[in-house]
Formats: sequence, C-alpha cells, structure tokens
Amino acid sequence: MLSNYTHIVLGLGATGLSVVRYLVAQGIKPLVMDSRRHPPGEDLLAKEFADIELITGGFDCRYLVQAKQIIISPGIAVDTPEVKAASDMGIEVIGDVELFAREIADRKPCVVGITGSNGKSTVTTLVHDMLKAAGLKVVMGGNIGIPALDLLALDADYYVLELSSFQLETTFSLNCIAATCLNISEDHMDRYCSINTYREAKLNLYPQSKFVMYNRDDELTFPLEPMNQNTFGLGVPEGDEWGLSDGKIFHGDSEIMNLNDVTLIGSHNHANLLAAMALVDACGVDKAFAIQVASSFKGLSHRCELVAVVDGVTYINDSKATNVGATVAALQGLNTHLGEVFLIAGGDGKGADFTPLTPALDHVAKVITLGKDGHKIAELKADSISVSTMKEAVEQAAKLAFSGDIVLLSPACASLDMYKNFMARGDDFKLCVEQLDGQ
Ligand code: UMA
Ligand code: ADP
Repeated sequence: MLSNYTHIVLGLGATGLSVVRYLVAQGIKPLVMDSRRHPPGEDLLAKEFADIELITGGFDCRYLVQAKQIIISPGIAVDTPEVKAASDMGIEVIGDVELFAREIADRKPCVVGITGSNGKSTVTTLVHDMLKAAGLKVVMGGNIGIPALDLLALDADYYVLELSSFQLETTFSLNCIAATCLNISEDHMDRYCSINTYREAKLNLYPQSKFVMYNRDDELTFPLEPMNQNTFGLGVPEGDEWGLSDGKIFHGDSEIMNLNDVTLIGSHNHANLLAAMALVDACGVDKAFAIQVASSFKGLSHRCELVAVVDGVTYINDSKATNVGATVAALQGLNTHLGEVFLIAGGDGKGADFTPLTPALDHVAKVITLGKDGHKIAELKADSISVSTMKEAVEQAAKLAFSGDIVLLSPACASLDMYKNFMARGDDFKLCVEQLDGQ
C-alpha cells in the first residue's frame, strides 16, 4: 500500500482539531487517527473539514511508517508501539506546541512558559493578567485550555503557555523569553516509569528559554546545567532572588509589597505569586502592574475556593487537587486554622503512591473517601469513612463538623472515574453544599 499522506495527526481532541486547522491553512491535507472509536472531535472535523480522512479505533502503522511528520496529541504516549515503530524508523514525531514554536520562530522571544506539578494554571493566569495590566496584548493557552496553535489567530505581543509534561516531551524549540518549573511531585505515574522521567520531561522546558526561574525550595526544579537563571522561594532572598521576609515580598533588597495586601491564601499561593512576579519582571514590565494584580487576584475556581459557610462550617472546593502534592499543599495551607478539618478525597489515583499524604493527615479530624482509589487513601488514616457519592460525603462531613470547622474537598486524584472532569466534580460538591444550606 502506497500512502500519499505526509502528515499524520494522532488524536482528535482539542489538540488534534487545532493541528488539522493549522495544517489545512498551510495547504497540507493530513490523515487523522484516534485510538478511540468515537473521538470527541469527530463531529467538528466532519463539519469543518469534510474531505479530511479519519481512522478511528486504532493507529494504522502502514500510514505512520510512510509519513514525513507525525503530530501527536498529549493524551497519547510517545512510546505507544505504533508511534515508537515509526520514530525508530526516523519519522519525526512532534507535538502541537512544537508546530506553534516553529511558526513563531522568526519573532523576538514572546512566550512565557509555565510548567510544574501544581500551580501552573494559577501562575499562567497571574502572568497573563499582569502583562495585560501593563497594556500589552497578551493571550494564554496550552494545557490550561486553548491549544497553542489556535492562539496564533489572535493578535498578541505575548503568549503565556501552560505546559504539561506530556506537551514538553514533544516540544524542542520554543524559545521562551522566560520560563519556570514551579515544583515537582508525583503525577501521571501511569505514563511515567519513575519520577525522574517525569522530571526530565518538565525540565526539557529550560533549554528552550532565554531566562529560567526555578524554585529554590524544591530541588527537583533545579536546572540540570547552569543557564541564565534566578530563583524564587518562601525564605529570605539572597542577591537578586525573589523571596519573603517579615511577611513581605522582596526582589533582592527591594521590598515589593506586603502579603497583607495580597488576596490569595496559603503559602503555596505565595510561592505562585513570587514566580509570576519574577517571570513578568523578566519580560521587562514595571513592577507596579504586577503589584496591582497581586492585590486583587482572588484565585481560580476549584482551587482552594471558598464555597459557603453553613452553620458556621466552612466548605472549600479544591477539586483541582488531582495529585498528592496539591492536597498536601491545601492541608498545609489550612494548618494554622483553629477548628478541625474534614477531608473528602479519592478518585482515580493515576498509579500514585499516596503515602506522602500521611503526615498531612495528622491534622485532619476525619477522612471521607470516595471513587476508584479512595480505599488507598482510607488506609492511611484510622476510622476513615468510605462513601459512594459526593452527596453522601458532604452529608457525612456536615454531620460530624461543628461551627468553626472546615470541610475540604481536595481529592489527591483525578476525577475521571466518576465525572467528566475536575470542574464537574467541584460543581457537584458545590451543589451538595448548597443543598445542605436548604435543609
Ligand atoms: N486518547 C485516546 N486515544 C487517542 C487520543 C487520546 O485514548 O488516540 C485519550 C487520552 O488518553 C486522554 C484523552 O483521550 O485521556 C484526551 O487526550 P487528547 O490528547 O485528545 O486531549 P485534548 O483534548 O487534545 O486536550 C489536551 C490536554 N489533555 C491531555 O493532556 C490529556 C488538555 O489538558 C489541554 O487543555 C488541551 O490539550 C489543550 O492544550 C487537560 C489535561 O488533563 C486539561 N491535562 C493533563 C493535566 O493537566 O494533568 C496533562
Ligand atoms: P495546575 O494547573 O498545575 O494543576 P492549579 O493552579 O490549577 O495548578 O492548581 C491545582 C491544584 O494545586 C489546586 O488544588 C491548588 O490548590 C494546588 N496548588 C496550587 N499551587 C500550588 C503550589 N505552588 N504547590 C502545591 N499545590 C499547589
């Protein structure tokens, strides 16, 4: 069989569709494949590009090995046997972000790249808002939502990209003006054989940036080789570093602002703020704009979001805590709280080791678990309660909690075993809390 297809798009979700749009605009007619029987982009592809061929239910090697370039979606592992066979034969396998990078290669560096296990969306949004406050034309996308290639249609001085380890595995020439890896803790262990391979994927961002900002409190974020770099961290800064001293943000010796004027709560969010300010500073933007945003930014939905206070009990939705590190950060952030904390956790653990959660559970009055891997979290704390629905979880917590206590949904797991996504899980939590309110 002789194939005429030079370009193959693997995966037909949001990314695959953006790649097809881009290639067609370049005059290239790709072949699309998805291992799912009915990929989510199927209807849109048929509507927008009736003449583009789609193969579903698997990847056909006969086409892959004859292609010039394979553009793979982040949800597909590069070591999938059919893909590996093609790359072993020398066929180029890249991601959508690499295509984006090549498209803007002639421009002066205009991308701010943000990766890490947790805090990416918060920092991406902060950087976006800070650059925008400075009057710049700025758009954000990548893992946070809009695929990078779709951003090209928008007029922008700066692109702020949230980058997942999956995307960074297939990105090689991004040429960022500034980039960071915020922190590294276990995630996606169903895709990586060790935390080291996951780390390598994330740190692949550093050599693709003019300036690198890493977290001096997290050794795993340290660059493997010296580069044009600086650090942020929660301690007192040295030299030109970003840090905290006496409840104030400092850049080297210069006091930037008082944390009392910051609306974001939790030390993990203060670290996020330092990183965002440092990145924006590296873009040459006046600090006044960063300060303006830092004092009004209230945080994103589903990330330690205050839902309601019912009978004196505070309900917090941290549904975006899809790994252990995020839940540990949420619990540590509430450490100074005087009342008891009731934790609702569980879901799809993605192969994670939950034991790093154990010390943080010392301060939890009761753990209520649900979902596929909930039992693994229940094993870490005596007398945990196991339930099957969010409604039951919230009702159990409400029965046990007294005025002054906190009920925290921070699952340490992905939501996909029970919900469409983490937003749907957080919304269900909010609804269940609302229903309590009406009781
Ligand atoms: N899939 C198959 N077969 C295929 C293709 C995909 O089974 O042939 C499955 C994947 O295993 C995955 C799902 O389909 O479970 C979606 O994969 P996809 O690559 O089609 O995803 P997109 O719709 O293109 O969305 C991707 C990111 N998704 C993933 O990395 C899984 C989105 O991040 C991102 O917003 C979007 O591109 C735009 O850049 C989501 C995500 O969950 C929010 N990211 C992970 C995370 O944040 O932890 C990394
Ligand atoms: P990401 O995009 O990396 O998933 P988000 O900003 O959406 O990051 O936050 C995801 C989860 O991680 C939330 O539960 C949030 O409370 C927690 N989190 C945010 N920033 C940090 C951080 N710097 N360290 C640890 N956990 C964090």
